[in-house]
Order: sequence, then structure tokens, then C-alpha cells
Amino acid sequence: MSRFRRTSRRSAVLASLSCVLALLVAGCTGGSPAPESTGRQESSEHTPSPESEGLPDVVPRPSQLVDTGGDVRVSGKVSLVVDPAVVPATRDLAVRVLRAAGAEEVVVRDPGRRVEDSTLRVRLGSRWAPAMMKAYQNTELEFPSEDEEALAPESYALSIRRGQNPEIVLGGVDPAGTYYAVQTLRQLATPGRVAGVAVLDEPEMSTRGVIEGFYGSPWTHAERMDQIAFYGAVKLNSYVYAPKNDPYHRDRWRDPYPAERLRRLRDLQEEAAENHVKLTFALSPGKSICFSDPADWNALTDKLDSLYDIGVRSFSIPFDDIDYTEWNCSSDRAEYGAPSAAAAGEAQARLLNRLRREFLARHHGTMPLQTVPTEYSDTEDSPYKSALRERLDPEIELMWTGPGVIPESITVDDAASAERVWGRKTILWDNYPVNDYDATEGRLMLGPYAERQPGLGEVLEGLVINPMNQAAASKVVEISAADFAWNSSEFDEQRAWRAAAEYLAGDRFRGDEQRLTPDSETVDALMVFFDLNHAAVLPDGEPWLRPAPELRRRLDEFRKAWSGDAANRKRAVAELRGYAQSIADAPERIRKGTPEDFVADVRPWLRATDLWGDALLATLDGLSARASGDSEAASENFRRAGELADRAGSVRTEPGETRPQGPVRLADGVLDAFIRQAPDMR
Ligand code: LOG
Repeated sequence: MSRFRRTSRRSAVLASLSCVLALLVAGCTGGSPAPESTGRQESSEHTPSPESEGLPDVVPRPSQLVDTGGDVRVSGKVSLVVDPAVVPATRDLAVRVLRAAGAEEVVVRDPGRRVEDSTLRVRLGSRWAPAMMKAYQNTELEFPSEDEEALAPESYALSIRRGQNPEIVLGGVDPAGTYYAVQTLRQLATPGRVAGVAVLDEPEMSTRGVIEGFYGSPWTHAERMDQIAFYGAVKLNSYVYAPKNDPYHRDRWRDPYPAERLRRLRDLQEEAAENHVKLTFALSPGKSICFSDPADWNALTDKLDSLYDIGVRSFSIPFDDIDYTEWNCSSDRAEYGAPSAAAAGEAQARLLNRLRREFLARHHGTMPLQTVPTEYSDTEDSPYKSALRERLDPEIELMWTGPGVIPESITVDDAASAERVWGRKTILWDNYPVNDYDATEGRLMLGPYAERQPGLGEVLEGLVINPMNQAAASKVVEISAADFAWNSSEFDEQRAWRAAAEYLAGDRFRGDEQRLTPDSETVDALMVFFDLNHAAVLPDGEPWLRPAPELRRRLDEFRKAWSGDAANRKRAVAELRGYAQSIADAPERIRKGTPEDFVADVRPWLRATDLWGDALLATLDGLSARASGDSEAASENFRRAGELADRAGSVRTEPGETRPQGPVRLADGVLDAFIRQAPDMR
């Protein structure tokens, strides 16, 4: 119901607003708002740059963001008027953001009380108070004609306006919305000022997040805590706990969690609640469950009860990666007949429905149950799927991985087929950037969120991505997924990709620290490094994202120029040397300029980049010597390049860090090929 209203509202507003639309398609390069510009562009033909728009860049991209005519200065004493319904964590975040933006003092007040000598008034509310609505009405924001309820949960509006009495107004439709309003403010702040804009923002997908669903070394407790706080900052609202290698999640699902592990899960639940993230605990009994055994029913509900007791309110029972052609006990044959996919579908549906009726409905405050079917990677109808479709309670949410376990692309049509075959809107379990299968040996997936069709937000219930064993490095794709899940219709993969570099190179999403603006040299170094780690592969090893497209383009250009005359050759060498140098210099920049946990995750890849960069430089020395006719120097440099390339190719992943172990792969088939071929380029 609410989804329908939201969709119709969105189309109506967008259709009538070509001007706002033009503003919304702004591409992204810079991280900081340009001061005092009101440049506008009427056409949405070309993606305008943020410089030409003069509008700040917010990730995820808000549904509406308009100029209010100039930045607001933040200095001296700022008064923060807080509605009593606002939770302390949101209020405290607002204080930190304002302090980081330049306020010397932030005085927190109840509504109705004035602070006489403040330089700036900030209002923080939990709903559309009339006074706040007035502030929005002075902007170009288009509100739905219906009442406030037409906005989806988690929506918010903000208005930042300078003038005689500068004012910032932040209001959400619910506590999450208010929190997100402050998170957006954090991104609008640069030292000493906040961009003058108004925002009306609502998410496209209601479930947006990450499923820790991979095989191999699970994330550590510290990594999970850090991830959850990060999700809050990028408006991801869902963390599904499903690490295949937690024995208590899968192999020993019946066993209760030891006290220490349970305590950690409680900490995660608390951190999640504070960041408006839903922690979903997944229990995976399919490898050994006897559906018809009352003892197994009790084991299952006792286990979920133990999680309920520590505050968990969302549960999932996934049935992926199990054998559904055999029963685990003879009584299931008596109950459901000979083993078959259809019988498995029926047994699973009955168990899930009963859990919903007898467990969730009797536990106050629980969210809809989730599941992952055993056939999760195609939308061909089958006896199994029709059994589930026909029997599974429509309130139960279902995940699938797109067309293929590792899909080459995911379209709106694919999701529509999934909706048809499963009889409900689905949540996409996206197996990117996960690197736990054999073909990912030696790979880090640091590419863009590509091949996912804009508009998927209208046909999916949600999106959760399955990340890498390397938690901090997974943030690169997580930022893109956050942008996509919030606003898939206007998704720009390059903008989101760069936003990840800006996040890592500054503390863009952590406004309480000092560096509000990213260091541009670190951003550039990261983009070079991301390009080297651009490849993503199907299980058979074929790439669905090509290795190093930027480097490949440059090498192709070089080869063309090399076939020209001497002057061309010299110029080509000089040009490529610039990029080779930036490869060689990137690791040091990244080690110095990005968070420690990221550097630790990518350490072997940085080491390999050091060596590959030097190998490419040596190759260019060789080519340059050849261009000037010095064949002795040429062969010496080619020999050195070969040696460096050998060393680069033998850097290995760190045992225990990833599932498949092996030599680190960077720009494979691109950089190594060029270095190998160069001595033969005559
Ligand atoms: C597993 C998942 C694993 C992924 C990639 C699903 C639903 N399940 O083939 O745990 O991380 O592939 O290897 C999977 O994707 N099965």
C-alpha cells in the first residue's frame, strides 16, 4: 500500500519537474560544495558536472536537492533546538557535525526557548512540525500534494538558508529519517560553512544493506561494529548476519551460542539499533534438519529465542547451498513423501509459515521473516518454486541472487520475472564484491557497481550485497550499493565509485573528525588503484567487469602512437610515464592517506602495485632507450622490468584472510601482457 503511493507520488513529482530533474542528474567529481554559486542547467541530456551546477554532492543521491542561494557560515555559538522526541544519538551526532563544521559552541535547547546571541539556529525535529514546514515552503522543493504519510519511512527534509537570521531545519518522518537528515548535513559541511540547499529525500528500496553471507574467514567483531556504524552514515539500513563459517549459524545450528559469542551479538544488535540498522540473524538448518521432528522445531525456536532475548527482532532461515534431493530423516519421507524438489519446497514453506505464526507473531516487535530458497539463482518456474510460491506466506520476504549465482548483469525485467515466479517482490542478494569462490583467487573487487539497471528500485523490495572477506575494502562497493538502493533511478556508477575514493581519502562520512574534505592526491591514487582492481569474474573465470579499463585504454593509445614516427614515440613514452609514475606512487599515498583497516586489507595488493608500477617504469625506460637507438640500455631495462614483473606476480594473498589463496592479481592480461610484449615492440 505505502509502496504504491510512494511510487505514484514519485512519478507525478518527477514528471512535473524537468528543472529539478536536471539538477538531480549532476555528475560527481569534486567532494566539496562550491561556494555561492547558483548556476543552473535546463537540459538533462548531458550529465552536468557539480562545478557547473554549483550544487554539493551527496551520496546516496537525494531525490530532490535544490539551491537556496549561498552557503551558511558556521562559527561562534550555534543554537540547536531539539524536539523532545529526537533520540540522544541523533542529537549528539548533530552537535558533532556542527562542531566539525566550525561551531565553537553548540547550545542545545528545547523548542520555544531562544538563544539570543547565537550566530546560527538549527532546528532538529522528528516530524513535520508546522514551523519546519514553513521553512521548506520557502524553497523549490516539491512536496507531495497528499499529507506527510505519502512519504516512505526513513524520508526526511532539510533546509539550509542564509540571510538575516540564518537557519538550518532538519526533520524526518520517523527517527531514522531525522538521523538521515543529520547524516546529509554532515556531507554538506566544509570547514567553516554548510552548503545552502534544501533537500527532500526518500529511499526507493525499503531494505538496503549487506549480508555477511560468504564462506571463509568471517569478519571480526571489531570489523562488524565498524561496518554497522558505516551503514548508518551511508543510509544502509540492513545487516544480515549469515557467515557460512560461523558453526552456530549453519553446521551446528542446533547448539546454543556460548555466552561470549552471544554477548558480542548483543553488542552488534545495540550498535545496529543506534545506527538505525536492522540486524537480521540468519539460522541455516538445511544441511541436517528433520522437518517433522518436534525436537528440531524446539532447537530452532530455542535458538531464535536466545537471539530475541538479546534484542534481535529480525530473523532469516536461508536454505541456500544444501542438498534438497534427500531427506535428513526417515520421518520426513513419511510426512512429505519420496524426496523431491517439490516436497522440499513444501517442507520449507510449512516450516517457515509455522515460524511466522507460532514464533514471530508471538514475539513482540519482530519484523517480517526472511528466507533464501534452495533455487536462488534463476527464475525458471519449477516444481520447487511453485511449491514455495503457492504455499509460502506472502508476508515472508525472499532473496535471490539475480540471473546466476554471479550474474553478468541484473535488469528490471529479471527482477520482474523473479517477482512473478516467487509471487512477491524480492530482495536481491547480490554476490558482488564477494571473493570466496575459486575464480576470485588473488582478487580484490574494487570496481564500480556496474551492470545493475537503474530503476531496479521500483521492482525490488530490497538489495543486500554479499561482501568480501576484507571488510574495510568492501566499503568501496558498499557505498555504491547504498547509492543504488536509495536512488537507483538516477544512479551514476562513476560518481558513486569516485565517492568511495573520497570517503577513504577524507572523513566525508565521519563529520566528527577534522578532515571534512578529501585529499585530492589520495583520491587520485585510489582511483588508479581501483582501476587495477576493477576486474570481477564469473565462476568460470570469465570477467563480467574487465580488468583495468583505464590502463588498457592508455596502453592501447600508446601502442598506436608507437607505430608512428620518432616524435610520436617520444611523446607517447612521456605520456604513459606520467600514468606509470602514478601507479608506482599510489601505494605510498594510500598507505599514508587512508584508514588503517583499509590499508591492512589491501596490503598485498599495494605491495604488488609497488612492483608492477616499477616494472612499467622500467619498461618505459627500455622503450625510450630503444626510441633513441640505444639497444644496450634497452635490453638492460627490459631485463630489469621482467625481473620486477616476476616479483610482482609472486606476491601472495595473506593466509586466513581470503578463502582461495594464491598470487595477487592486478590488471591481469593488461599490465603483465604489455610488459611481456614490450621487448618485441620494434
Ligand atoms: C552462497 C554464498 C557464497 C556465494 C559466492 C548464495 C545464496 N549462497 O553458490 O554464501 O558467498 O555463493 O560464492 C553461494 O549466494 N552459493
